[in-house]
Amino acid sequence: MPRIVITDVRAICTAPDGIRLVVVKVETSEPGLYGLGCATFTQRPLAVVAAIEQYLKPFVVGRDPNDIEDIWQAAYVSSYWRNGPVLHNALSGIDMALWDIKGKLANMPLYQLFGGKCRQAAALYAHASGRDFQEVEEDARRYMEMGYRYVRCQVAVPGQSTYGARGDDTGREIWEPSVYCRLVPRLFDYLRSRLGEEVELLHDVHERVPPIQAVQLAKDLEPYRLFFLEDPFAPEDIEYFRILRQQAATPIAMGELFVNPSEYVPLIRDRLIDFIRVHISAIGGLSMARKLAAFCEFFGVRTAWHGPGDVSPVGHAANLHLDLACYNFGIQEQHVFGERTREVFPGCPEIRDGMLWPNDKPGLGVDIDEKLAARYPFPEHPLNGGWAPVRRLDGTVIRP
Ligand code: GCO
Ligand code: MG
Repeated sequence: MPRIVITDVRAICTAPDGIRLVVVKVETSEPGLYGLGCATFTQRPLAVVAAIEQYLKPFVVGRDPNDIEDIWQAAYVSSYWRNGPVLHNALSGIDMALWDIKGKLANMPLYQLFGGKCRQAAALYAHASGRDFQEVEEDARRYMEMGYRYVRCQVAVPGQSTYGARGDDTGREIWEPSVYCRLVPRLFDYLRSRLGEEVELLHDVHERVPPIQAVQLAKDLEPYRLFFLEDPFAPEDIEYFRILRQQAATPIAMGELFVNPSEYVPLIRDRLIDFIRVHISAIGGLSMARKLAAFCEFFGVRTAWHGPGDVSPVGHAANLHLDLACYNFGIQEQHVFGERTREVFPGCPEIRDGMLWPNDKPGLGVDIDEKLAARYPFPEHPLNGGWAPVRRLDGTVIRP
């Protein structure tokens, strides 16, 4: 009989800021010793909850929480079919919680267990956007004045439903890629000439354009020296990276939709991307992300873990512990959580001077106030959080 055993596993659903978050709590036989993990797949959260409660809980209750690697490997293959976003998020909930427990047992913040800090805090990039170039510039300047050195810039395409920027409020879910592809280089020409050389500019294509247009876009953006251009292709089109690499030196970030190592390993091995941007819970949690970061180091690929509002504060803390401890850290995406979320998750990492700062509590350093969390159930929604389609003018569904 191990000294400590896992006694319970629960999936906690909460939406303090209206975004559906799933956090797993793993309890142990040691009084007061538990861990938290992020399992947030905001478009299919209830499927993740079922995977945790119906399949992973019976699999891990009674096990020694110290055996993280063995539990991960055993749970991974226990479904035989594997490497999808639902099962990986469920597994991540358990995996991060076990790392949290290990940190508490060692009485160390996780970045210490991961080898110690390479840096005091993680540089963040903020999201600037607007309806026109001038609004984007004003938004970017606002962040620069707050001390940010990295700003992602997105502009609305008039009359269309644009990723990352408010449109003209027509409510139409319409998207035509060509107008966007011609607009974005002009946006960066405008921004670079006004904002100067010091600031690092980023942009997210969100896999929304046909591959050859993304190749052209990366070439057109070359003169403006982006810090990175994100998700030019969908995961289904990753062979295009080989072509893009021959055409343009614009740094490429990729990967929030990746779930399977066979998607990301070749891109890194063949040096076809510059930043790995996976959603850590979608690849199975911290155990996998640590291996991935180490693998990237040998190929000059830097980390830029996905950090939107649909990663819980527990997940943001996991990102941060890696950001601090990995030599090949690149940049961290920021999300400013609302007051309610910060109350539900005491210990949520702090943002200051354009950087994300850890606390020195053991483990991940983030807790959950379950009573408060229960006050913010998932909002009513006809698709339970799923996305409605975006279409071209002729009605064809496009990638989001
Ligand atoms: C980003 C992402 C997000 C995703 C979102 C999907 O780079 O931050 O593209 O905004 O769209 O996480 O749920
Ligand atoms: Mg993105």
